[in-house]
Amino acid sequence: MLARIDLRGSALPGVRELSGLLPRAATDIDSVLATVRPLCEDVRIRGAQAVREITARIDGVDLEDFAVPRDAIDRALAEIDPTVRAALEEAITRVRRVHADQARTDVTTQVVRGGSVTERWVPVRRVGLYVPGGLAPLLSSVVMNVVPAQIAGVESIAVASPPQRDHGGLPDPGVLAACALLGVTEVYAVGGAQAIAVFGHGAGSCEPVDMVTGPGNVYVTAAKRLLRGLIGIDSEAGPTEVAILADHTADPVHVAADLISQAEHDPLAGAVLVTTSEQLADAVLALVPAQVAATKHSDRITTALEGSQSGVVLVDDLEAGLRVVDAYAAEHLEIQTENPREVAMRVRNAGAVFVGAWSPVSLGDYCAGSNHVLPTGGCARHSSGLSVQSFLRGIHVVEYDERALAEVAGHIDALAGAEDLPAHAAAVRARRPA
Ligand code: HSO
Ligand code: ZN
Repeated sequence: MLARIDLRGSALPGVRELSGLLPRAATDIDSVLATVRPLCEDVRIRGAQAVREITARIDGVDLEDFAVPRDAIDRALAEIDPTVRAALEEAITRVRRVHADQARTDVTTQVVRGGSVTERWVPVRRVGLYVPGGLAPLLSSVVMNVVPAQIAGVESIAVASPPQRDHGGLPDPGVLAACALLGVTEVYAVGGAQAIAVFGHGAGSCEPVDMVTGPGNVYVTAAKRLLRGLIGIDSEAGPTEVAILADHTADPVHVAADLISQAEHDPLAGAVLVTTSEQLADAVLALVPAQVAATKHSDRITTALEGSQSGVVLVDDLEAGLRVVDAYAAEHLEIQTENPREVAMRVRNAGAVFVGAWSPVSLGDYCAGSNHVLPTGGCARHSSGLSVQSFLRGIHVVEYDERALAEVAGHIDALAGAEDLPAHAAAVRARRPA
């Protein structure tokens, strides 16, 4: 079912051509902009009434108020399965441990005597986090978004997640319980593009936010694209993907299971094996159908694995394998080779790297301590996953005294002259007696 792409036997092409040969989903955000734009405008202009009508139409629930009452959040925590609660608590502890090390301190650089630049790290004031409810209620995503925001010092965090008809119009109870555990009490039962519009423009009791983070479908992503600028966004996340770089030492059962695990997210999810071993490729291809058939969401997994975004790529050696995975720039990259740590350290482009047989991507999705909000669609070539830094702005605070300014005035004069901006030079000269 997985396509087979054989790159063996001749020199690999350059990066651009190589990435064109690799399987990857093409997501078309532009095509839904025409639907999403009027919806966002409607929320901007008519506020809560528009949200009520859109939610009734799309989610099939009529909510007088989309703010989730505090007691519903507390009840969700009281009623959550204790094993899920314990798992969430462990995930929170580990994610906090890793992200605490990302906290930034202000740094002052004494540029010259009397002249300094301080970089102040200031948190975004208010953040809206979107948690999808569609194919899977991602309670773990609440942890991955809220923890770094809290460590950064964000003072106001709101969560939005689609209302569920079978939960009386409330968001998924697991999502509510995760919010409660993290101390987030401002939650809205609103989904899709309309949730992003509520965050961007404000509606009902929800004040506008400064930044929106969190995963979502194409409609959510289109709304993020439309509102970007008015608000900050984490990224335009596409369907999830995993690449596995493996040699003959990898266990085909593990490799097949890990490809299947990410394919479980979405019919558009990408699963790519890059291997030097034809034997491993054959074994994985032989195992996948039975392993897929045995799992609950075999329909969407089959679609994902049969899609043009998934496949098995054969390469001559690990050098070639590294070039291929760098060109692909996977959201998640597993290294299942001899000396996997050494290989992992040579990877240049990946959202997160999972080293060796005991670090499957599902570990990172939940409990490694790493963040699972990662760049997709090749964006790992230029971007990182969500972190404390995502919620901070570095503000340069410049302070020179009279003498330090006088010492550099001639250079400012020369540069302003070269740019034909004489008023720039004059602003410095105005401070100095002729
Ligand atoms: N693999 C997803 C995150 C996730 N998996 C949430 C399970 N729940 C994107 O990194
Ligand atoms: Zn996952």
